[in-house]
Amino acid sequence: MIRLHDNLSSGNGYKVRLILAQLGIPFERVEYDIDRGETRTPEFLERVNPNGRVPVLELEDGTMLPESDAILFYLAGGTPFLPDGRLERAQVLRWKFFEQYSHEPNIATPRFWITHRVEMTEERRLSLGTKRKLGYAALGVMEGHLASNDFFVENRYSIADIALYAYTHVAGEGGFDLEGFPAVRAWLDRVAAQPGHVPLTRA
Ligand SMILES: N[C@@H](CCC(=O)N[C@@H](CS)C(=O)NCC(=O)O)C(=O)O
Repeated sequence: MIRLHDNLSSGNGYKVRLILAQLGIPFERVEYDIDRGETRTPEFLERVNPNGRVPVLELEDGTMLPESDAILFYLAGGTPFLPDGRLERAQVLRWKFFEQYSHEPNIATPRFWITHRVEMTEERRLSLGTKRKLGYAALGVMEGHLASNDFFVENRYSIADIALYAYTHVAGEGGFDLEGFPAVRAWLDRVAAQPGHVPLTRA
């Protein structure tokens, strides 16, 4: 059976838990306390992920696959969650790269600082303002796309939506107000209504 190295509060881990649930794939879960540095031990760095982070999908042959969006891409291959066309697949990757570069670092990090009660050093306080500005800019890009599209690629639910849903639906926990983003809010409802949808905290 495949095994997910995970942390239950993690939106990146949730992306993987969500697609596994929607594909009906059974899996074991190994929980790490990221507040106590359990993904930074020499054993974890050597055996699981030299980058010291979860999620990591451990395949049945022992191969370790880190990076949530790479895991989504792997699991979605040959399923309706990943389109077949060359351009459509590139569009999926486009939104996943957008999520990792413009969205997640600005929207997920403040949520992590708040919900994990991370000490707000001067450096963090200073970068919070920039993250707010860039996070709202990313939400603006999503709003523009969703104003005329039901989903991110080909107007149907795919791993592009899963990647972006994970931290958008809990953006409020990081102090982001989605009031001014009606198309994003309507899309959140559409994603939550997909068959087999599970909430973030389900193990
Ligand atoms: N780009 C990675 C980011 C993974 C990541 O930031 N994981 C966090 C939890 S959401 C983590 O493991 N933090 C523990 C640490 O950095 O020590 C992905 O998408 O999987």
